[in-house]
Amino acid sequence: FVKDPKTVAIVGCPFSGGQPRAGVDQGPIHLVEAGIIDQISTLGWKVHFDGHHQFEDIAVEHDPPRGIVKRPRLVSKICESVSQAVGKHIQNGALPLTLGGDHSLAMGTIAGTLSKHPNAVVIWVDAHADINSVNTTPTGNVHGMPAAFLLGLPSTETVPEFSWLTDKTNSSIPRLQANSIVFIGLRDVDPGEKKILKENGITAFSMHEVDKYGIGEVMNRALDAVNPYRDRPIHLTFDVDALDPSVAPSTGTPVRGGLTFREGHYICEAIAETGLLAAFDLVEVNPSLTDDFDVKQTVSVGCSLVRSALGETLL
Ligand code: B3U
Ligand code: MN
Ligand code: MN
Repeated sequence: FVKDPKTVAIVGCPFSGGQPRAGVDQGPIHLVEAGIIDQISTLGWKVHFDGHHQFEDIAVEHDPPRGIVKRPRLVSKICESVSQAVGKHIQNGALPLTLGGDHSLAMGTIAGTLSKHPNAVVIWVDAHADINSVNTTPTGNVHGMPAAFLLGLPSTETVPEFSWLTDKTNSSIPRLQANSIVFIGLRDVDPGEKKILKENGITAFSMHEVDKYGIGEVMNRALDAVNPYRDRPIHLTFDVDALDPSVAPSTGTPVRGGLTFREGHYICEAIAETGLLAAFDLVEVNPSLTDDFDVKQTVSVGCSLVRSALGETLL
């Protein structure tokens, strides 16, 4: 799906409006400063980066919650513009690499991918399922809800700010289908989210399955579930909190018992091996919550996941 010469287009998104902690907006800046661009070039890819994605802030006082949903105007506006940026890069034959920023951005990135590859599948790597609907979210933080909006679950249409995504009379962005998304790494899933996963028949591999079957088998099963003929473009959205906090400590909501360094990389390698990667998000790196040593470690593991997804470790 990526044209030769293979090009990565970096979409740096210094955005934190989908959750309450400051600092996650600095994630993309740290990843670029750590040399992610040179590292990707060294792998033989062309890299397109003309500065971080620009967006206008909307002051909190002009963005009151819609019901329980926080910062609806700001999050929606940024996701819509990110979706256009991602769509444009795909149109140009490049592989968009979005650096977050919080995971609400996935609404923009995945919508952008679906606008050009309506048959794309999503591999969502996360400690959390990020699939709370308006009716189930315990926090109102949109980074816990992007999958629900992409699927167009009931209640998401009650947030008019997101109509560009949820209004299905607008057919330029196909709705994500429940059989086209798979989760890996889950271990902190709200009761309402478990119900949504079950009722919609969504395939999910929690850390329990990773322990039980091993990551190799989990990846076989995950790809079989959403991509049995290995012919559909893959959008990989990787929340760094899927990794164990001992591997990636600098993130807003760390949860113990996560993926090891190798398991995280194996996921990226297995996707690289398919040759189907069409877009990649790396999100929730927050450099302001921990000391320098932890930040370095988290940023460096983030860069290395990206390199693996772009083929570094394939022989
Ligand atoms: N499930 C909770 C907590 C959460 C989701 N994603 C993160 N935290 N990072 C929620 O707010 O929806
Ligand atoms: Mn997430
Ligand atoms: Mn998470």
